[in-house]
Amino acid sequence: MTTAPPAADRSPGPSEWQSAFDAAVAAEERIEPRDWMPDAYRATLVRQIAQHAHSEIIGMQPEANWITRAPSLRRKAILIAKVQDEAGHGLYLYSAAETLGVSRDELLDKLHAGTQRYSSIFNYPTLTWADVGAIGWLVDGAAITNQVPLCRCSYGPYARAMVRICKEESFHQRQGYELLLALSRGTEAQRAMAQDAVDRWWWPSLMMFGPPDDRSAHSAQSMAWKIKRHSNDELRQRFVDICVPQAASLGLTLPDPDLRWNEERGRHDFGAIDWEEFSQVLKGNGPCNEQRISQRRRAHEEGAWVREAASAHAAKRRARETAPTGRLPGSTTGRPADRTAAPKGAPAS
Ligand code: FAQ
Repeated sequence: MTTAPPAADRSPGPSEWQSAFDAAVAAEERIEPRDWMPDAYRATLVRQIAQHAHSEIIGMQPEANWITRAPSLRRKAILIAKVQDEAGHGLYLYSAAETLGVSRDELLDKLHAGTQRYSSIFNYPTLTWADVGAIGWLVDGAAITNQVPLCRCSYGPYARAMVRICKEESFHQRQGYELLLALSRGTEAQRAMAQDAVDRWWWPSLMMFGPPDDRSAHSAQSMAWKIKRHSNDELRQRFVDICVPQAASLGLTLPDPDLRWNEERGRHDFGAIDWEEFSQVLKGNGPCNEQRISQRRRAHEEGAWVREAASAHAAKRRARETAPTGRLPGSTTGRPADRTAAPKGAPAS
């Protein structure tokens, strides 16, 4: 949408811009990068999209840890493709953040300095091969539950990035489920390995949705702006309700003695989440926080030469494109004649 000034013959005042923005959000129109938006809306989007992008690239680490030890060529190919997809998701999201006026370098510096967050879930270790399945089923499953509503986010570039990301995440979720199914139908040791992974990943997956609604600092405003469409607790409940029958089909148990169907609510009741653990992970005291961030900083430093080479290549291309070509007056392409000439026998356009 374009938040056009309400009156054409004079400059609109701040309240008129605000009213046009509010009306656009209320009418379910998309806010686009060149539209006027409140500073706080922009800041909230940068915070959330950056955190999301950082989660995608830090989230490559726990699973990449198993690429060299995947048990078959098929599993290795699937895992490499998945980890590569996560890098792609990071790129779409950094690009969406850039439309708000922040550069990717700036955001990465903040991640490395510890002033922007990434999801709590990626601070847990991947101890066995079954963890790759549990991440796919539970972590990607939680991510989809959270992210499908973000396809309707009021900010256009974020919403559009989420459409593609969600399609890819649904494959990720299925590969995890299929991996766990193979293990749960395998030997007794394989079944036990699958159960152990689910036992360790279940509660951290529930924490991915963020603090309970009464402690969620940003939810109310983000929902009013239609950045978020549902509260943290609503999405967490939806995820639990989806997982219970899936766990039964897998033949695995969810590690919660209080988990049961509540006829009256038409939802599952579940046990208390350890919010102290969540708070410790956010403070940097999770099992892998230090490892994740130091590995990210190292990868960034070791990749400096790639960024330099790519920038030098881009500069060369720009120079080539803007250099005088000796084109004839009236020529529209500016390219050397032999490269634009149609091949012999080609139909005239
Ligand atoms: N971890 O007021 P709220 C993935 C922070 S992608 C860390 O409720 P909000 C794909 C929050 O930032 C996973 N911090 O916040 C994949 C805030 O702190 P701040 C990432 C958390 O923003 C799969 C404070 O707590 N997905 O998994 C977390 O309204 C496999 C108060 O919280 C997204 O980022 C947390 N779990 O709601 C990749 C989705 N929860 O910033 C690889 C987009 C909360 O004031 C392998 N994000 N905090 O310092 C969102 O939907 C929201 O940002 C929430 C949090 C729901 C995460």
